Amino acid sequence: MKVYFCGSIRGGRDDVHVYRRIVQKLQSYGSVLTEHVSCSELTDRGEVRGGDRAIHDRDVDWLHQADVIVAEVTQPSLGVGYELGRAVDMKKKILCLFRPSSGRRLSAMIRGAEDGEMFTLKDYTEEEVEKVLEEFFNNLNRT
Ligand code: 6K6
Repeated sequence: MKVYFCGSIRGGRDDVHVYRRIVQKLQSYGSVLTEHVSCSELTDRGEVRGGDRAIHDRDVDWLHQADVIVAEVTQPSLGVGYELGRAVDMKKKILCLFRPSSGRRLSAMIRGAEDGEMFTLKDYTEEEVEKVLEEFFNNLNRT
């Protein structure tokens, strides 16, 4: 199984320790195409050869390849929102994870996209992240 993980980069790196925990768990289910998103060395100032177009084109290509998309959406990120919109259009199976303890209110365009089938939104606490992922992937294997 190929998993595409989305997390904020230029939107801010405050939650990178949570991304790391999510990616570690996801790796027990398959290959994570976007492991770099969880690397603490990746800052919001880095540059990549080929520039932003290369990043965009490679990421959209990976989205097409992915079987499932998991997004941590607590830290608002335009890139993550864009990836989710593209993934919905591609009819991918999506899990969004949001931590209400952040004090933030999630965008209605993400919470309102939940449909009980292809798009799942889960409010969670950091301590229960592995359990939430286990539940999602166990259900996935049954469908
Ligand atoms: C590092 C620092 C700046 O740029 C980089 C390298 N950039 C990226 N490399 C890979 N994926 C990226 C990069 N920038 C954004 N993305 C994708 O968008 C990731 O898959 C993230 O899920 C999402 C983050 O978007 P922003 O708007 O928070 O950057």
